[in-house]
Amino acid sequence: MNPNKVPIVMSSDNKVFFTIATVIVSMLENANKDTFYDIYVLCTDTVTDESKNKLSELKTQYNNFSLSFIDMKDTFKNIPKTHKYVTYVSAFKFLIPSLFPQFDKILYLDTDVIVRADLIDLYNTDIGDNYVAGCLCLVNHITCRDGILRETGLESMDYYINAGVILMNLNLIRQDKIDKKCIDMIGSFKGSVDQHIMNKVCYGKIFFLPPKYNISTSSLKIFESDAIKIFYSMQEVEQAYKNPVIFHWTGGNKPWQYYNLFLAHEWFRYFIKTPFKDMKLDRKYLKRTGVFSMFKNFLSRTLKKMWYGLIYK
Ligand SMILES: [Mn+2]
Repeated sequence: MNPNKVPIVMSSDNKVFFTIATVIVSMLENANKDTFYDIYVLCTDTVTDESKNKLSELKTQYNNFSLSFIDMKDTFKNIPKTHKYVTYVSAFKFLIPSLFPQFDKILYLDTDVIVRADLIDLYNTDIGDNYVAGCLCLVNHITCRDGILRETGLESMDYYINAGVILMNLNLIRQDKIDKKCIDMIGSFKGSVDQHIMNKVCYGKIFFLPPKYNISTSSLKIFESDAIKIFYSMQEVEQAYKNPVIFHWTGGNKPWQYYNLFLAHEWFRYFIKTPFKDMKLDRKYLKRTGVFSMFKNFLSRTLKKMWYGLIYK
């Protein structure tokens, strides 16, 4: 295999299909000259030929990538609904080990991200004999800890990672039938489609990636607080917070819906370079009102000021 080739898998239905284009454009715009992205999109049966053709128009703009679509038909369509907005599409990642026998390792990306630097170093990270590698899901470590432990029966939260950006050790997963174990557990946990399951089944065999590879909307507040010191060194924090390689809009509010989210302007700058640029987004201003929210904003502004004072001394 070309040593500079990075296999990437994403999954989508038709509704958010256009967001894949933004991920790809961001990835290609920031790629090293010799990196080649081998991109696979796992498509639900709702994805139209029109959408696929539109996405394929990227081929006329860039040449350092390949693009293939895999028709997932109605796979997992009828699994129990266990999350407010995360859909069955997220569970497609459990099928990657069997769908891609040709790869030892792949990088899985959610479509609500942008990639701001080359990914070859991330792909080449030696994750040893771990099944997956990812970044700590900070919000779950801090605010939902007890609930998750209760729901999943996990021994501890020590290995708990976000499932939106993961490096999968396909060889080892296939060998130990981890994919089958995950699939058998689909629907087991309220509040999560795939993430609790992945963390439960892979417990103890999870490698931590530096936080710069998955900074998320839900982790920003923690990055701005003192609590971050529990998880990362100041060097890692600085590197990640100032210049994240991958930014991830976790939570229900996405940059294609609201223009006043963190880095949403950057998302839009990539979006307008995609073949979907003429699509009407109808973005709104996300209003946070009420006394509680005013207090929260004040607190967050003060913390931010203190934080910047700390970093940029
Ligand atoms: Mn996501």
